[in-house]
Amino acid sequence: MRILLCSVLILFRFTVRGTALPEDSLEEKFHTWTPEFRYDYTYHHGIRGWLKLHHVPANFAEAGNRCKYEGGELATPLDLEMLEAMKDTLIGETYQSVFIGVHSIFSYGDYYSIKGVPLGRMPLSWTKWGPSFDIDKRCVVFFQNGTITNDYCNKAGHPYICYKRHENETLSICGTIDKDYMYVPDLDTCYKIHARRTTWRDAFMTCSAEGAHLLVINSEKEMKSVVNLAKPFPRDIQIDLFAGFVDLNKAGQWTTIHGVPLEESGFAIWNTGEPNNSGKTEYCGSFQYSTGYNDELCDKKMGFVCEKKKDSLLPATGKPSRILTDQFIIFKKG
Ligand SMILES: [Ca+2]
Ligand SMILES: [Ca+2]
Repeated sequence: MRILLCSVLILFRFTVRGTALPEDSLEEKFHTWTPEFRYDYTYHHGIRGWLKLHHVPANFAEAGNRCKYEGGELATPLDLEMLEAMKDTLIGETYQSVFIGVHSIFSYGDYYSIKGVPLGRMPLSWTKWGPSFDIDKRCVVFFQNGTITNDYCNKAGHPYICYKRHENETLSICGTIDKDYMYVPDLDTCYKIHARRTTWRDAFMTCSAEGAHLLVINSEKEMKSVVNLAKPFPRDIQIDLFAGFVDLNKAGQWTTIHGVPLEESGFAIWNTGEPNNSGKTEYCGSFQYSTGYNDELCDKKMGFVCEKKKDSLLPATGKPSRILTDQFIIFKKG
């Protein structure tokens, strides 16, 4: 038994993010172990999953999208465990309410969760004033005391909580559960080609939510790698992809999204005739025809590339594990 335990310990020691832990912290590590997802989500044993409170208000659709891009969904108190975990998450916060994944967008008054569970099946009650009689208020907000009311879906902004259920997912070499990130060993970097055609700003937001950033090409080698990765995708995606550079002040001064002038970024080849600021409306960057840059309309809907470092979603080195609790012990002393 002891031998088996020792082997498991040794194996674990060298597989936790590939780093060896000092002997004396090993035991503590086991008692505080939680499954890996991403540094900005907190694991709750009671709901077998992670929660993340978004402080910056968003409308209902934005909240749902951001949760989805982060790998989760808009948190919804479907049962008492989730209700309590969400109330705990809001302890000490000054704002009053958060959006939850419940709405009556399809037909006024018929409230369902985003996965189709009727409101009556949830451990929730309306505030003592009851729901507002305004047929445009079709999305549900949740108060710290566990009561709910309805508000505008698109006109109102509220903080919100994202939830990721713990299944059997594992972090890839790219440090994410998102299997679409592809590792390029030569660059020690991961990339994801998005074939969901969208605006430059939404592309930026998506990459950011995925723990990545919109592609910044820093070398010809990187450019060629991206061209290769895009080859299996539809032609329109292959030949025109939003990238991480902009003319922020609309003054013809192109910088990367990291504030570096394009000429100093390691790759600054424009396609013939570009940047042409066509129609005096092109302030966002794209990589076109697998050859070079184009200035593009920011609101055009196109594919895009996210670029991710392997450790971008892991907790910072040297910091303790996110959750310190002894409720979840996977290895008992033999
Ligand atoms: Ca890069
Ligand atoms: Ca152009």
